[in-house]
Amino acid sequence: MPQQVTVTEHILLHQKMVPGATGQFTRLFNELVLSAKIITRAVNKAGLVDILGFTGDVNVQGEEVKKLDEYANRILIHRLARSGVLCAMASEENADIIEVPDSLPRGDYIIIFDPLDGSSNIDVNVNIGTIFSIYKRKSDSGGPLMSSDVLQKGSEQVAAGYVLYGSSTMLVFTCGDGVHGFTLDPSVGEFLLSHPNIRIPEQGKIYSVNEGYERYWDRETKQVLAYFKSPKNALRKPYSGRYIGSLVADFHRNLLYGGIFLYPADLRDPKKPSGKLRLTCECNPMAFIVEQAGGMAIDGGQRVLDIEPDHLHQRIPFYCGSLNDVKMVQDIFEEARSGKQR
Ligand code: AFP
Repeated sequence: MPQQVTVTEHILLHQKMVPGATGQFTRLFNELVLSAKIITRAVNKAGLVDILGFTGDVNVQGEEVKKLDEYANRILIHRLARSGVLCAMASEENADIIEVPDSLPRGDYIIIFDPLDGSSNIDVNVNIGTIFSIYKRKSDSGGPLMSSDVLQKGSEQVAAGYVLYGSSTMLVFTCGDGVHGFTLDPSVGEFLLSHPNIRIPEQGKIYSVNEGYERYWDRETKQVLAYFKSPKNALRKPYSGRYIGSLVADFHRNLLYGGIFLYPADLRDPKKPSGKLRLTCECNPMAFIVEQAGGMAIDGGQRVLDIEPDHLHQRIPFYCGSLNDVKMVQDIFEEARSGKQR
């Protein structure tokens, strides 16, 4: 470990540097950290206690709900509501905005989260994660909350991050001043700074995509993949293909090693013409992190952080990672739009 700085110390230092900071953000973050520890405890006991498998319910996405998904969602809603600084929450698992009960104090922050991303990997002991995105309301405090307070562009995020439940538990986040990674030391129960100021390599060597769906992709995405697999690309050799199927895990590996994650538009399911990933709880937080680390995220047409969300569970095509790799994707899409052929 380079330094033994805890995540709480780090956030308090950040608070000191923000003029007029009230400590509200620090309280919210403390509840997130506690939730991550509680979820880690459950993940580590999976297989020993009755937490694997399905609950029997179907969520707003039409997917069967796993017990651990439901547990993580419950922990986050319960803990975060008690931070006293939120006016609303939204979860990938809930159809609507979750209001903070009248009985609890409220503040101006809004948090959107995916409680347990990669749930199809839960029962087979493969990495899963929690993703979060934090905003401040735009309308006046105390007045009625507007849908525009929750549906802000990703560029308005105050902070974003993820918790990766892997060979160790890691918390990686940005408050807009770089990306920092903390590893949970179970012997002291603290997240310690292990990866200060993470920078994604400008040139990647890995592509991550569910290639089984290639036949359903648009022409541009097929061209992109042909580029990454060609010995005539920037690397002068084919990239390595790596796909875990948990966005957090695929993203984290690419962040550290360099690479690109793709979840393209998919013509297979007419209900999901824009692919599978959700703008507000998956793409925006990852886009904020990758940009802060020196990378890039686009939907094939525009910068992800510039997209005006039109509803909470909106899906977008997602291309995210090392600068040179995502720029290449952008060039291919732009050439296709202008009618040029490669
Ligand atoms: P689940 O939580 O339903 O497993 O979905 C995970 C996810 O949203 C994201 O983490 C993965 O990158 C992506 O879906 C995997 O989707 P495919 O199974 O279609 O490749």
